[in-house]
Amino acid sequence: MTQSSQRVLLAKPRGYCAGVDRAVIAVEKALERYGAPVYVRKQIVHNTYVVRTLEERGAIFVEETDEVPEGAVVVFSAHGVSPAVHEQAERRNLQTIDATCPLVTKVHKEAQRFAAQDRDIVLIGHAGHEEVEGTSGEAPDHIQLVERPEDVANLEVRDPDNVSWLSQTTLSVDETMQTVDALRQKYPNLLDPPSDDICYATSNRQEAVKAIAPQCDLVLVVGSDNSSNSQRLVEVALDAGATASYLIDDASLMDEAWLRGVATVGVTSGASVPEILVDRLLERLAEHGYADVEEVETTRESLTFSLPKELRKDARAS
Ligand code: 2E4
Ligand code: SF4
Repeated sequence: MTQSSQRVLLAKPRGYCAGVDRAVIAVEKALERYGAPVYVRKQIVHNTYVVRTLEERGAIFVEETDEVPEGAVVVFSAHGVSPAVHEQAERRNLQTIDATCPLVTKVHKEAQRFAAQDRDIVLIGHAGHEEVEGTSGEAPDHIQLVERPEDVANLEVRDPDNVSWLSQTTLSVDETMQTVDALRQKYPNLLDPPSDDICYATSNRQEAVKAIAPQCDLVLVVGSDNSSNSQRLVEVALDAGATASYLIDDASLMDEAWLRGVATVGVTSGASVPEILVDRLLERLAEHGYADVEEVETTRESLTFSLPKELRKDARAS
């Protein structure tokens, strides 16, 4: 491999989405306004670096609200919470700041609406993921989870003509469509959600990695192991023709052996990943002869969300 043939294709869009940006700023603003410690239920977003950095500034991450002292400030993570969690927090007189991404809230509202129509709801998503727990909690008596197309065969519903589907926001677009096809074969009158549940950021990052993957011998996805949207980028890269692809939390986890015989390295990052982690990976790649970086942009993003209402309200009062 000659140095001149070694290059990096950098996917764009990558990294932070509007919902993550808002959630991280919400914790920072809460720390500024109320002082440390500020409690956060679950990881605010699924990224080790973000969580560690906020911990250093005084955030305390807990699994459940019963670990938060009575009356304290608690932020709910971007992945959303079920109504039961809101009730628990109220019982403990916690001051809550809800950093649920508005696009997750949109799916919660769809669940409420379908349940009010007494429909069976099939939620496509990953068991145990916080977003799935939050959405399911909106209508536990109406929602059943399926993870993949093969699960559809085992589904049983009350009325096959009265079934709707919803999904987690961070799934593979292509695999989800296969699951929906299987659902529609079984339930021809299946009702779609009013708009896509897989969010713009998830689909844009998948499109961007698809654009570079066929030219890449290796695609490195920066993201944490528990980040659903980051994991999906590895799968999409491989499906789209990358010879190999790995998810790494940071540059130090890149194994030099992966670069053997590699001309083109693709780089992208999940929606919960700060750009500094991509910069560090590019620096490490440059040290190994991959200094030529070409950014490939498939779409431009401009969406932003206003801060959670609890922080907006306080902003007016102060
Ligand atoms: C909320 C909803 O859901 P995932 O595991 O991909 O979360 P992550 O925190 O990595 O990404 C941000 C996010 C938050 C995505 N969807
Ligand atoms: Fe919201 Fe999509 Fe970002 Fe999740 S990935 S936080 S749903 S914008």
